[in-house]
Amino acid sequence: MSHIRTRLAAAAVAVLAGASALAAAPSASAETTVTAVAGEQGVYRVTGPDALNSAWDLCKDGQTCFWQNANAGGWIWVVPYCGLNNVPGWFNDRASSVWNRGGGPAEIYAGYDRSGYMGTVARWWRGNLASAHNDRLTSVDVRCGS
Ligand SMILES: [Ca+2]
Repeated sequence: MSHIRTRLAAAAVAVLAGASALAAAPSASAETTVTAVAGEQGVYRVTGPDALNSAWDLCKDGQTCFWQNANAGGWIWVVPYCGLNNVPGWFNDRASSVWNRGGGPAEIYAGYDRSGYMGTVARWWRGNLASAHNDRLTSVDVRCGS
């Protein structure tokens, strides 16, 4: 878990570094920030010009990531562990896109503790959740090693 946090922190630094480079250009003034949300394990608030779209690169190899909005937009939840994870409170029923770069397929559920199975996100798949699954994710089981 700690390495996941470290890796995302490194990603945040990279994003900030990129923003700094952009800031050197005359027309760029905004920057993207990634901030851990207190009390919500694995949830990061993303703000700035890239926050609404295409923040796929915040998800690193080995991680399973969900975003608040379609197309990797909005806040991100990096699933902290292999196996069962209940979605942290703020993120509950908000996930709209996913990139599964984790250790195995990710089963997604509409209820806590693997209740209300909705489907399985294949390893390496990324994209928007089906409309029937949009804003319904409450628990996920990342089946690492399978
Ligand atoms: Ca959403």
